[in-house]
Amino acid sequence: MVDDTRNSWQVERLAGALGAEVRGADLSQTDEMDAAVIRRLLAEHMVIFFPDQQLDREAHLRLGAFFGPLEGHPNLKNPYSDQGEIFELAATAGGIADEWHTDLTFLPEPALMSILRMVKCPETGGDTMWTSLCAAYDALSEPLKELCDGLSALHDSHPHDRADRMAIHPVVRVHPETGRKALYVNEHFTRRIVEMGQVESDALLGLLTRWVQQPRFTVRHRWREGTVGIWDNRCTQHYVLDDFEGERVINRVTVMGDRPEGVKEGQRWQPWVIGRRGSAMARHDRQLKRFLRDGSAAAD
Ligand SMILES: O=C(O)CCC(=O)C(=O)O
Ligand SMILES: [Fe+2]
Repeated sequence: MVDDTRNSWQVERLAGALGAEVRGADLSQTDEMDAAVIRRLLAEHMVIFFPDQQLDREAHLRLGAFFGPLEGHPNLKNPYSDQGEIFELAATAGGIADEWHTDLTFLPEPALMSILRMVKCPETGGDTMWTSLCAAYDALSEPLKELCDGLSALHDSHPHDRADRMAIHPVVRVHPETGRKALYVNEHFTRRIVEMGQVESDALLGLLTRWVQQPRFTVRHRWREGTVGIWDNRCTQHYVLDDFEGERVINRVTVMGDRPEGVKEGQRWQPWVIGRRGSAMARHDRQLKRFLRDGSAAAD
């Protein structure tokens, strides 16, 4: 238990790799000094939880605005027409995020931070897990680190039926504040290693996306209504357990991000799109080829 000097907030680490619970804060009264403390806690813990908060939607938006411009969800419906930056997931409406992901990595500038307010949750089940992409990178062998440092990957929003929305990001992202390297690929949105053919790409992405899910890199949070969870999307992924009955509703406010930076001098290979035109294998390269040519294009 560490006492924060300014706010006398009590901060308790929750796992070896990431995660902390913060008590003694009233997020509805957040000011610039509190926001600075939250930024610092986030840089250290990657995901932080504030139990017993009384945030309404206005206060939720106000809190988010301390950290930068907000964005609604580009593909999914936002339920509050006058508060378009609030994104809601309700389990009974099909909103259970039970695949490991970082939010919105199919955008050229994926979300920096997400702020979740637990509106309604089951008595048991429906926990969320986060994983530290920095711990995952650090645990790789040296040869694999060096390989990954030089790669980039295509991400698309196929899970939202919008496979035409794509972006290419470095496989290893350097966190702009901490300087730590993060393994920035996820099974939900990442489709293809740009510098490899489809067969190699599938094998490596399969390995890396499973690698980041190892329990030793994760923290698991059991929710109560009113808890607010804030995470840094530049160095984490998350996953919701679909092990509950009944309703579970979250509201999320999302802070816009910037273009991910890779490892300097890391990237040294050209895209690998060699399928001979008309060959059966060439179809696997179509999406990447079109994106490289046009910047966006419908996937097959
Ligand atoms: O429901 C949750 O706990 C998290 C949902 C999610 O993936 C998100 O809000 O980004
Ligand atoms: Fe998410």
